[in-house]
Amino acid sequence: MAMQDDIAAAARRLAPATSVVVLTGAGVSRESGIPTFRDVQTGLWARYDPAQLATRGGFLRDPQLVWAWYDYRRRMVEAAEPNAGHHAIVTLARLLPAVTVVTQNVDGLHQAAGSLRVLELHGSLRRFKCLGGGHDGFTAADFAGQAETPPHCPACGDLLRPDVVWFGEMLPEEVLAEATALCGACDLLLVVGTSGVVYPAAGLPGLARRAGAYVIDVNPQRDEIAGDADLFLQGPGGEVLPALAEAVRRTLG
Ligand code: BJW
Repeated sequence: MAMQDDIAAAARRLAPATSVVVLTGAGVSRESGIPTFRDVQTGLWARYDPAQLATRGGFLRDPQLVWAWYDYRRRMVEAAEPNAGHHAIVTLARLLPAVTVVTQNVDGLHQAAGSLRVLELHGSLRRFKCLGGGHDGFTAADFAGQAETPPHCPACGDLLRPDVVWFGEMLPEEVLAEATALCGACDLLLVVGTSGVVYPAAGLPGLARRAGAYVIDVNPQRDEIAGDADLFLQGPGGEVLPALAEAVRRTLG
């Protein structure tokens, strides 16, 4: 795990920060038992084809297959618990004046841990919208009585789909605008558990750094983001983040 000196250096940067953004990716949920996408042996894309499962075209070709895959993943995240990394981010938000979580994750585990300010860049596995996009905000309870898969939109009868952002789709405009503004104005960006290859989220660390923020990257592997970071804390989020939150608490006295 990251050296104690690096944790202390990160805490000295975090303690006086008045605006902090925590940008998370799939790695932060790894210790909750949720697979990442690109880890070589265990990532979802090692076993499944993203073009078939995470695109609108894939859904149109085989709606039942895509629905079943997302249904399986939704059940997995609903059964999962936030881990020590999610909880440490909540602790940081209690210690510091303004902490916003900007997540690429669709699992809802930051909110389950108690994070209050969470921007979901890629939507949520727990929400649904109609294929036409005119009706959204549905939960599984809204189609519990329907036997067909995919079920139909209670408002317009169109097919329902998960309210996640597939490749080639725009991110939710207001969420992306708010995340971009926050990253462009924060004192410190703490990046946790992302490979930094999917845009536009992958551009946020570079944007923050160019705007003068101090960028810290937490990851067991030295991924793309590490090059944009001022400090790299090597290790799993579930170990590094609690150590970091404790060091911030000590620094603040
Ligand atoms: C740990 C750990 C532990 C392990 N602790 N860490 C500009 C340049 C190039 C391409 C593009 C561009 N702009 C747009 C594109 C195209 C595309 C894109 O970026 N493609 C790249 C792959 C090349 N982007 C899009 O299509 C986006 N839309 C868009 O930009 O619209 C405008 C537009 C459209 C068309 C053309 C041009 C512009 C939409 C992107 C949607 C991404 N969707 C997914 C699926 C969501 C639904 C679902 O869950 O099924 O989002 S893909 C998947 O990747 C998911 C993730 O949120 C996302 C990022 O992955 P993440 O979180 O980084 O996970 P991994 O697995 O990659 O990394 C895990 C990390 O954790 C690793 O580093 C591990 O080491 C680490 N780790 N254990 C901490 N314990």
